[in-house]
Amino acid sequence: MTKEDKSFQSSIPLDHEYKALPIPYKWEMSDKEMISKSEEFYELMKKRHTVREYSSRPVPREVIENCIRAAGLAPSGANHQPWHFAIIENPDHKQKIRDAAEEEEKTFYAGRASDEWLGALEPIGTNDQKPHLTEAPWLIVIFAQRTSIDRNGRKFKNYYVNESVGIATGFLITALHKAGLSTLTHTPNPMKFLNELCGRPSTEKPEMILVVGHPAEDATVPAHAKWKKPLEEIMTVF
Ligand code: IYR
Repeated sequence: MTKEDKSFQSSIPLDHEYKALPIPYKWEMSDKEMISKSEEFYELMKKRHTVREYSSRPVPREVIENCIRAAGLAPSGANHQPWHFAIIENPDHKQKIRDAAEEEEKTFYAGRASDEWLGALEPIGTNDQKPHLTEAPWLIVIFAQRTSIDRNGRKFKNYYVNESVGIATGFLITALHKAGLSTLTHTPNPMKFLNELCGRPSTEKPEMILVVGHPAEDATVPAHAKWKKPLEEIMTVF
């Protein structure tokens, strides 16, 4: 195994023995409290908007680390935790990512995307310019690990990788929102260039760039983004 491979090794336990522990923490909440907590959380999440214009106000790395720790608590297939988060604050590094992303986006908006797709994006108002990639204080590039290597250098498969990474990303966006930060989920298409720019192995698939920071003074949100389907449409009761 090369030295490079070693830095990609998973710390997953090597024994496969089943052991049970008492539940380490249990909520003790009345129905009334649960209703009130769920209302509170809904109100918190209602305040989340995807933001495309960022202020240059810096964000302490500790906040980003805490939120990624929280994301790392997400459930995952066989508890393999098949994710990696590359965090980028360095302006030159952000510029490289922006240049590469805008390069891909130019061809996307100039014809690679279907008319139907471009039509769907019209009310969001996106285009091939991605100034937020250099303006926001942090970029988090999220990678999905299709396979991993254990401490013996053996390759193993991960399961439900998309689902697991999706849940962890949801945790991360929620944690950042709760910490007072705004985000943008950006998916340049294609985004293989991120492996090279973040020094990640080819077994990892870049899923998205999460742009993180405070909104610019004059930031706006597309009116379309504030339309959410009503509960009756997204839920069926049996
Ligand atoms: N990746 C492009 C296009 C894009 C696609 C979807 I679906 C969006 O919801 C938003 C944008 C871009 O980032 O502009």
